[in-house]
Amino acid sequence: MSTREKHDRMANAIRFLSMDAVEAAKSGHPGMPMGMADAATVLFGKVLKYDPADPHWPDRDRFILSAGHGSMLIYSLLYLTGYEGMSIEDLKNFRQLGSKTPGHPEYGHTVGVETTTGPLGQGLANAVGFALAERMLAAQFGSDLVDHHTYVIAGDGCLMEGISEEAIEIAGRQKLGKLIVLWDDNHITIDGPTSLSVATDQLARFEASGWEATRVDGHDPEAILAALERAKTTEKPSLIACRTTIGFGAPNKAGSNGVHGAPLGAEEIAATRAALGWEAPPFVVPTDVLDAWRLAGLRSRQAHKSWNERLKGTDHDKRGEFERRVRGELPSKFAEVTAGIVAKAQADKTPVATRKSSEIVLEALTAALPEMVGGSADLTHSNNTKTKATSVYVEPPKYDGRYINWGIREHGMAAALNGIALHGGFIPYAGTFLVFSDYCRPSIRLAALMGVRVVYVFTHDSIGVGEDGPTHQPVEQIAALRAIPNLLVFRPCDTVETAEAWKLALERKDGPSVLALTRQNLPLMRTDTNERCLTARGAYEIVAASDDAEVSLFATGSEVSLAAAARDLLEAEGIPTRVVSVPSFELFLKQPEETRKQVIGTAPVKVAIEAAIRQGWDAIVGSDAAFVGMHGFGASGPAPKVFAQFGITAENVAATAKARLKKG
Ligand SMILES: Cc1ncc(C[n+]2csc(CCOP(=O)(O)OP(=O)(O)O)c2C)c(N)n1
Repeated sequence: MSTREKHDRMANAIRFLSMDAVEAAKSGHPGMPMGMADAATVLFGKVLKYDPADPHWPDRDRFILSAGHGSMLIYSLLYLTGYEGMSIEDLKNFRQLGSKTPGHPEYGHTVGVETTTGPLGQGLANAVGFALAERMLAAQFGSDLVDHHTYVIAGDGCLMEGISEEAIEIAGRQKLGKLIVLWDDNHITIDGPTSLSVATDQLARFEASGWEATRVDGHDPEAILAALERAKTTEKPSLIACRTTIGFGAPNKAGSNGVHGAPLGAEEIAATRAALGWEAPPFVVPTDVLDAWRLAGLRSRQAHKSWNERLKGTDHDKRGEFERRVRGELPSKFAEVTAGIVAKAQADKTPVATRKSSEIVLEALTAALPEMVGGSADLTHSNNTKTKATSVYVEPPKYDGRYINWGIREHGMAAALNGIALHGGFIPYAGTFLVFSDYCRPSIRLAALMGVRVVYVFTHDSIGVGEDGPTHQPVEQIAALRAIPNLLVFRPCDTVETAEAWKLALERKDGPSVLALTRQNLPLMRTDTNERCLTARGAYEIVAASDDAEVSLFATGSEVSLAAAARDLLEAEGIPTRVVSVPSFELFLKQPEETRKQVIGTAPVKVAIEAAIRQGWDAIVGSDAAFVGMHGFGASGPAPKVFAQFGITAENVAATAKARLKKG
């Protein structure tokens, strides 16, 4: 068999597995895997460094299917190349409940899937994080242990999404030469030809951002291989536009939007079998083809062996540290470091903004944890995210810094953070204003869905922003973030709670965390010096009542000290009042019912106070409780005046409680 014939048969295996699986599921996207089968065959057959026997090999090349709707492409490849976690039965169960072959690739669910994709553009932006992490880890541990590429298959949709612009600009500035994007340049999206909605010269666009860009016939294996080989040698990231036909091989549907996201139908599949000369029935891969694919899966065995040898030969301490970093375990001195931070915070009673508290905490944490890599979307000195240990920028050619200047690209930043965390070896954190968490939201949602450890430092967390006004004053963002499953949202009230929040965010390996931090100074509230991490409970009594409480005040962040002042006013009038700090709704709602009841208490009047909307509070305090907070957008002016205008004052809290007591 000629080389070309062999290639065609290997590519056709992807095509038929994809179209037959979509047909069996009666839903899915056959067009993209059929169109990109040639490029994928060259990539997995000749270029990609991977070992199906060890899908987690740290120095494997990363492959990211940004066009996640074409999931059958990756599932076919995982089966064909011999990943243990992917059998022909799994392919037959495409899109079925509980199967390893869900509609879109899901990280943590299917072995060999590096990141969850489906929301277009996210995978491409994740890949920038992967490629950056590779450079940073190589800078820290050397190219003997870290030297791999990041390959992406992206579609027109990925390139149209705004996030792609942020991603390609970051990659261009960072000269991520080992990032290689294969663009499925098929001129088709769901609604029809791309000419309906784009007139962009994509090659020129990428080149303008510092990429190498080239175009090949996406059905010519030699041209694809040559382009990939060349891309591997460049100092710039590479775009390879693969001019393809969507649904390649289907005689009547190829090249049309009809093949993008619907089963081909029995007739067209039969016609495709005839056209491509494929006689095997559905889900049967002829032995010669399967053998060729399994051999391709063995290609990197030797490279893997040599890598293992190099790791074995690495200095004992360095090797231990590398393995710890890759496992994502915290250093053994972590508990000691965090205890020290809390003790220091309690000794220094100076009022500080929690963004400053976070900086103080970060100074110690980043000094102790070399895996922490910081950054900000151009608000470093507002977010207080840069420390002595992270003072050097991550930049080409050395990438030996620990702070990333993301530019004003919140969405691209948040997606790249996911990539850095997924790559392994790092715990990324980064900041912007809380109000702009909306710009990060799709990537935060994916971090939560994937369960990756990313920490967001969202400062300027309320109308306490003051003069910048309602465009910069978050009111609904905290509730919106609390709505995301598996995301921990912390709104600490002082340095101690901030330190505890950081500790909890870093200890958690299975999901992201938000720290919502103030711009304005706050007094130290946690003066009692016991060492328990009370933030871990989500809510706890921070100020007791002098007698059986008649009023319970519940507050977060900057409103905890305000609640304490209201308590003093009420106590002065003979009304026993307690204050409960609620740094994390999610952690509190996870507590046993008895604990929750105890914290909520039995006082007849409950008032929740938060300079944000009420949504979410009812689950804590009940819908019968009073609420002092925001009911609409904020206003521009000095913070104390803005708080007064919206009635978020100790006096109003006391008056609200008293009015409730009278009614009772
Ligand atoms: C953010 C986002 N918006 C919309 C969609 C729905 N969607 C899935 S595929 C697709 C068209 C993508 O076109 P293209 O990338 O050219 O893929 P192809 O038609 O080549 O398979 C759309 C709009 C999505 N998955 N993600």
